[in-house]
Amino acid sequence: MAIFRQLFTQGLLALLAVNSPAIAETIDADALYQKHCAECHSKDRLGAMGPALLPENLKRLRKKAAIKVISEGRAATQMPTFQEKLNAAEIEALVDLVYTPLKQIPHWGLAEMRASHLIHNRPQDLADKPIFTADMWNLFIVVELGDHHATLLDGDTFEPIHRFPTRFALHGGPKYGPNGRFVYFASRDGWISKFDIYNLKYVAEIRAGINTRNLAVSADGRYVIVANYLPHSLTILDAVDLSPIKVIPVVDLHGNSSRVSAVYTAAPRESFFVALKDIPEMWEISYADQPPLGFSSWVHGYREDSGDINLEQQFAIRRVQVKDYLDDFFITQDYVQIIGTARDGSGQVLDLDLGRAVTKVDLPGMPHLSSAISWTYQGRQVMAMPNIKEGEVTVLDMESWQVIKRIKTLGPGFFMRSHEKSRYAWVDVFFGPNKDVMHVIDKETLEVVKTLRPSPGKTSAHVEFTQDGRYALVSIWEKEGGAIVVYDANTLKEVKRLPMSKPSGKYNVHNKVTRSRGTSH
Ligand code: DHE
Repeated sequence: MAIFRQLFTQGLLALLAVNSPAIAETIDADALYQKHCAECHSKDRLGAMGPALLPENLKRLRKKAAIKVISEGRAATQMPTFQEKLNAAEIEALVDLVYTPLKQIPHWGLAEMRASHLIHNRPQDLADKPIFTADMWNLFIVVELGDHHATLLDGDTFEPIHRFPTRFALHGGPKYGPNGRFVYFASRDGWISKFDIYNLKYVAEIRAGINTRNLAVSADGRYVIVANYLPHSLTILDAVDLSPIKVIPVVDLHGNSSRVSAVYTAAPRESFFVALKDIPEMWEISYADQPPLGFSSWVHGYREDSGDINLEQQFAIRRVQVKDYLDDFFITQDYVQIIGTARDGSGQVLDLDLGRAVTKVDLPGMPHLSSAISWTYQGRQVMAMPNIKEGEVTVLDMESWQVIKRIKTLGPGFFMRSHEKSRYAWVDVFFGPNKDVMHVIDKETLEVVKTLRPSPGKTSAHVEFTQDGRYALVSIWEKEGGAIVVYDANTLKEVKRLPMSKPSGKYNVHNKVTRSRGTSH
């Protein structure tokens, strides 16, 4: 009888094993993660090219939505679709894994930063004028993501001056100090590098975070601030040698912490604007020696013994409550208003002087506000931006905040650019079958006047103008066959082509330092 029972049980188990994948093979989520995810998100889930995958950083993403992201990919990111490689059970197992807390998230405070700090060249060992001949104001830094290099390009001759290695996976535009001599880079894994253009040498480096978004340099050139996804913090560095000054934990008044979407310098206000990802607040951090009224240094959970923060008045914070999260935003030229959108929500206008949201803006799809530009159209101020989900450029009246034109494009776009001296605005079609197309829009008629195909079949993206607005530089965003294509910005004819390795962005010293209306800041 016992033998019979045993045989019956074994048979039942065998039958179940055939019909139920859960029993037939237990899914090894760790192995799946290492095979499919680790290359971009790092083997320990702390983030690399892709963001950190930890419950602390996924608070806004429901599990159902996470399943969709793994299955179908995520718009406007490098996240590909996995539905052909993984079955439903495997995707679910991966989702469960990324929502499982790590035993311990590494602490990254002043001590850890100091241990990573590298001084490559001391200021006294560096010449205080350029060691090459070129117009300093018309130089470009070109970031080449393909092999993690940057090229210093002469904007008059379009000849490369120097090519040098960068940290792995830079993200966000490099930022110049006030006179353009120094340029600061941020990598997604937290490394901040200071490069001396005069001497073509790195000055210093430090790891300011584990998973970083971008950096900003104060208009007086004294400070660098770094926005982090992990830890939930902002790091303030001395711009001279990148030594760390202060770590500000990003928490609301109840102790809820947040990733930082991005940080920007608000030069006329002597402050930094900080967009937060997980709490409905926008921060303004004063870097003035004496912060104005309404700023406070109190941060929930402050511990004096942590050594990371202090209660000194310097870098005090002003919190502005927002109606929805700020995933993407555009700052007006006077730094008084911010137009922000949440990834899945509609837009709002914040007035920094009033300290609150003043109106809603109807911006469906996924407008790419950090790539918006502004100009004067028929006597009024307008701004325009590409859309990451729809094939359109949206033009907004900046007084009424009404959409005045939706310009059809051949697909969703990522970057848009112009120049005060150019009649045209350029926008790419970054996504879809027409990714090799670049539209040129007449700012006076709001019509597409020319559609260029710089390298048929290859992604073309990200335009930047020379200092005088006479030439527009377009990237061919490919590792093989990548290039910078220089166009005459009036005739729209190609004048030169320089091979480069996936040139993700190019940054003109004059246009950036003077905060041209035609480019990002
Ligand atoms: Fe970016 C700038 C956010 C994905 C290339 N990107 C920025 C900035 C923000 C931002 C907030 C402005 C910071 C600055 O310049 O100081 N980017 C995001 C995202 O949230 C998003 C959608 C998801 C993510 O992975 O973080 C994202 N970005 C990408 C990419 O996939 C791109 C195309 C390739 C890459 O490098 O990973 C990309 N982002 C860029 C570039 C800039 C940028 C080239 C600088 C643009 C400029 O001209 O100023």
